[in-house]
Amino acid sequence: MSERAFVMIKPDGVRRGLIGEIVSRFEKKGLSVVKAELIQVSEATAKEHYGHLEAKPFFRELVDYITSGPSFAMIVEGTAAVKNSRYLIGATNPADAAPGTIRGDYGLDVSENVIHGSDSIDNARIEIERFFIR
Ligand code: RTP
Repeated sequence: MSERAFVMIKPDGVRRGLIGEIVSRFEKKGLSVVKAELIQVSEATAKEHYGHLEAKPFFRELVDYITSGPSFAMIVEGTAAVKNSRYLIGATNPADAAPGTIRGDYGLDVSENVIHGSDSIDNARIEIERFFIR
């Protein structure tokens, strides 16, 4: 069934010039990028987005990272877009991500792991609203 996922190339991915390469992977898979924008994530939005990690020792570092420069936010649409995006992206820690996945091919460090993808249809809806509608 066709659905929408929220995907965001994080500041390290943008800085390293990976936007074109990453967008191309989604397109080759057969998913459509139906909206995209280079955005600056604010401190408030970062804290909301990563609210579930507030108690973690790396929370401050995570907020500093995601606000450290522009991110490339996308709405990706197609069959099982949430699940398929997560497969393309790979495991959270690039050290555990399979070769051929975005994090497996372009990441080294769990704290700077190149890209975010929503983990459920409900969260995709919330994140699209968080990053695009306000
Ligand atoms: P994301 O939301 O970015 O797609 O990541 P995820 O669901 O795969 O992972 P989550 O546990 O929600 O973590 C969110 C982001 O926090 C950073 N992180 N750093 N230093 C660390 O141990 C650590 N653990 C997680 C990563 O940027 C991760 O994507």
